[in-house]
Amino acid sequence: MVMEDRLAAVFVGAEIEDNLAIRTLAGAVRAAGMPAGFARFNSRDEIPAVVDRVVADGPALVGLSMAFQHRAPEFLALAEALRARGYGGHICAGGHVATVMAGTVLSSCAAVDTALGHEAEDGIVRLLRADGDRGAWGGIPALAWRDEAGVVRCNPPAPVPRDLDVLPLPVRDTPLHRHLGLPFAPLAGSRGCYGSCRFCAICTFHRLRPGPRLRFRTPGHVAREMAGLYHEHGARIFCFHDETMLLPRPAQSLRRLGELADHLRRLGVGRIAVIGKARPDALEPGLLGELRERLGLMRLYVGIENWSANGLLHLGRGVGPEVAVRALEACRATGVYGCYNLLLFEPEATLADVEDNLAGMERFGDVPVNFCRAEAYAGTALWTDLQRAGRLRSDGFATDYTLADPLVERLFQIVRQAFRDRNFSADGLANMAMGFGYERQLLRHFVPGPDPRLDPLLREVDALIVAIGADTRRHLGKALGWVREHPGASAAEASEVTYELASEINFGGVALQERVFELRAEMNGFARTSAAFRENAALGGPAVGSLGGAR
Ligand code: B12
Repeated sequence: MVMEDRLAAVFVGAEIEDNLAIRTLAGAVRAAGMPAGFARFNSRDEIPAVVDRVVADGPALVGLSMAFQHRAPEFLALAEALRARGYGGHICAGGHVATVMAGTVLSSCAAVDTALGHEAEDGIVRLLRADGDRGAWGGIPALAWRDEAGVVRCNPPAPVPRDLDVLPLPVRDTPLHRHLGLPFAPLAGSRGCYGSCRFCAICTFHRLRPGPRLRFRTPGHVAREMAGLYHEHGARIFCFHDETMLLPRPAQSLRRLGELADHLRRLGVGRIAVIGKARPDALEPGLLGELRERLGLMRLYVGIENWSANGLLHLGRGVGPEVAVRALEACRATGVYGCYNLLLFEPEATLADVEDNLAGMERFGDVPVNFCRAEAYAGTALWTDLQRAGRLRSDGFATDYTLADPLVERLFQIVRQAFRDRNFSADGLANMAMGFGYERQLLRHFVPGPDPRLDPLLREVDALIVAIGADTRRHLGKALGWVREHPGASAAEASEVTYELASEINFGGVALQERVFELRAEMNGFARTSAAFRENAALGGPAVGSLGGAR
């Protein structure tokens, strides 16, 4: 399969930011002495461009990185478009979705030759070296394919490597994205999670193969990657995509991340902004204060997920709402930007649970939040239970279910329609408010103040975040009130109310959105022109501001 004069592999995946999966796999293939590249595939519209690129490069293998279940059909459409243009190489699907739904991938798309599950740094090199010899496929762990009779065969997975330091680093041969002009680098310091939430696709991904559920790179290894990104690529913002950047006990987190901070200092890394993700039970103010001071931690995605005790129980979070409250209070007290999403609707939610969630949102009205339904991702405990109970509807990769309480289901249908633009579009007000709050925090991080230009601007930003939250809660509360007061309403009445609510939300949202744009432009202007910001971030060269890219 591999020829001297052409690429061995091109990996295709979402590149909303640097995609660590396709870049790590390209790194693994290169480390094995074969040329490899990667291509961005962010939406169905990009199929023609990806096909052109692949046909021009003529790689021996195209790797489809299927991380999002909702986008799986687009990846298969890409495989079919490649075949339609005469691409005759090997098409291999991988990633979380191809791991848990290998059978669906191979039985629904003849254009795909194989699905290689789980972490594939080793497997992809073995597949390339097999060079089309199907006889060798039986020896490649987690590889699935159709045999001559069209039956899908799948090898069991091998234990994962325990030492993550031996794995190749993601290739970084494109300029880093910038947020407020600051180069932004995503990275991963661990794989897996100590939690076992019932809805989580990642916990499922790591549960389905032998070996430990959570593994870490050593702090020194992570520091060397970060130092390279800092010195050679100018990175100033580091976003850890670890499922949990923090360990269950604060002392453990402090030991690990304190060591990372010490290494960074020794390697000449100056002031940086660090972003991570954590479960609420791992947070406490002393820890956050230290990490803010020593590591530059400025943003933490806190896994709140639900403000109601019932909701947390049903989602298998293993913590109660008081833990979530403490976590966000710890963020507030230490000035770390804590942000979160709510899986407001889960299969057993009641109207009282929704009310608890509204109260939680109000309690932290200064924190931007988005909400949606807990989706049933393939293989998760949520998915299995719904399936067993006969409540899961699935069609190919699409899965759907009905909430147990018909009134909550009605509320969900109203909210889904009425909040569609605000909550679910990438440039909707909810995502925008999160990005906006993040930019605010970036400025404060690099200009701790007081600053006569920045301080009043940030007060306006804070007030707008509170106003957006209040507006969202008012509309959600209105929908909840209507459903409660009209339990016997007809479908036609519900759709009339949905339409009215959507118009109010979208109409009222325009003014808020415009104000977000204005303030973002001002923040960007500040980042371009403030000597303090540029000096503190040690930004060399001409100012380059960007309004985009922040989420
Ligand atoms: C970074 C990230 C993002 C980034 C996207 C980055 C980008 N690519 O541009 C952002 C923040 C934008 C994002 C957005 C969303 N995300 Co996201 N995201 C992640 C996250 C945290 C890390 C992914 C990552 O980099 N992993 C590190 C790499 C090295 O590991 P890996 O992906 O597993 O890759 C390995 C294997 O899977 C395999 N592999 C991967 N690709 C391939 C390809 C081939 C050919 C082979 C053989 C093997 C293979 O080998 C790799 C190396 O070992 C994951 C959770 C996670 N831990 O993976 C969620 C995750 C992928 N996201 C998820 C979701 C739901 C979303 C959103 C829908 C959230 C939302 N409601 O808005 C959006 C959708 C975005 C969109 N427009 O489609 C879910 C997907 C669930 C599902 N099954 O559908 C995940 C799994 C989180 C979760 N716990 O549920 N996300």
